[in-house]
Amino acid sequence: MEMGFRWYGSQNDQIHLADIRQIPGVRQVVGALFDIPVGEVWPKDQIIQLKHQIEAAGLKFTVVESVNIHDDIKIGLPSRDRYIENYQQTIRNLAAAGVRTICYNFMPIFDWVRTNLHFSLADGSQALAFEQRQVQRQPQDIIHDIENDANGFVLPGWEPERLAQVQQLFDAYAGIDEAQLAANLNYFLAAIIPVCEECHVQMALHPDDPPRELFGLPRIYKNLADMNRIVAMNPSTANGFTICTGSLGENPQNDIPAIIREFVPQGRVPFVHARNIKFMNDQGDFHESAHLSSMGSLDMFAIMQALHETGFSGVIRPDHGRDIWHESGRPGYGLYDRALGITYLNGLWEALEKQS
Ligand SMILES: [Mn+2]
Repeated sequence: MEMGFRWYGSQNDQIHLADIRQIPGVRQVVGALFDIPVGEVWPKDQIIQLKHQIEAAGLKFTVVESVNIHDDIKIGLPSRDRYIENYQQTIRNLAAAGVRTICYNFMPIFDWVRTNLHFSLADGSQALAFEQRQVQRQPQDIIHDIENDANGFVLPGWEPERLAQVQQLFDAYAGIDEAQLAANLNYFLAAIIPVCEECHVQMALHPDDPPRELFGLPRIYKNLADMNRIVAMNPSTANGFTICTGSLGENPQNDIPAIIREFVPQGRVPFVHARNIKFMNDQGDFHESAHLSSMGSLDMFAIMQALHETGFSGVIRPDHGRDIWHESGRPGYGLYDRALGITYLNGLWEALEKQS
């Protein structure tokens, strides 16, 4: 297991690599090129520049999050083939720079949805939250709120230029049901997995967040059964998963240690997002919480134990953190609470190592 930390780059992150280097036990920076439009090839020289920057800070760069999928691929338009070719080239360029794992998701239009980015917790901290009644509103209202509440940062998956066309996007997805979206993922995997095998790169699909249908848009990675269907599409181990404990945990039916015990031994989990959430009622409304098991609804010890038992050797990172100690950066991506999460996860891991 190697501990990582997501970083948005020197132009887009208020956190410096030198700060990340000081978090005990961090080895990896999970990075990306954030200024390349979705669908375009990531240039090799820019990837190598990022790698050198991260390595100069004493950290490693082997996981990219995310190389996003152009909507034409998810919708299945004829123009998808051009974007898939670009994606293949991006895989080759990343591999040439030593990247081994590519996180991506296959969610229509929205990468993730929250209805409040500054939900106040009893201890005075703030966290991201999701309340179902809020998504009865128009998607435009949600987009507006998220853009206004982001402290001036562009949030991944919520790029204003793309979402300015949200009505056109909804029109384009009309008629795309779960089966069609799955067929489009299958088509994409058939084209890119051979390239991944050739370059020794593993894809790591991120679960749908939250793992339920929203705004009538289909969802295809919500639970263990979905994961089995995705494996059946393409049994290569290059067809892997990101296990995001928070996203999967947002459905109380999902048994995350069981999911870990199923897919880590298959060699299909190069990347884990560790995050706790707290349910606020029995309708599935939740807010994100500190990582500590007792602060949320997930048993983080049981999750780390399953990873330990199955010999997880990939990269794990704290997913989101709360805003604490007057920090107000990119919502969910402050330094302090994610660093606390790392220290806690490392503590659990050390205890598991010494007990075994
Ligand atoms: Mn995640």
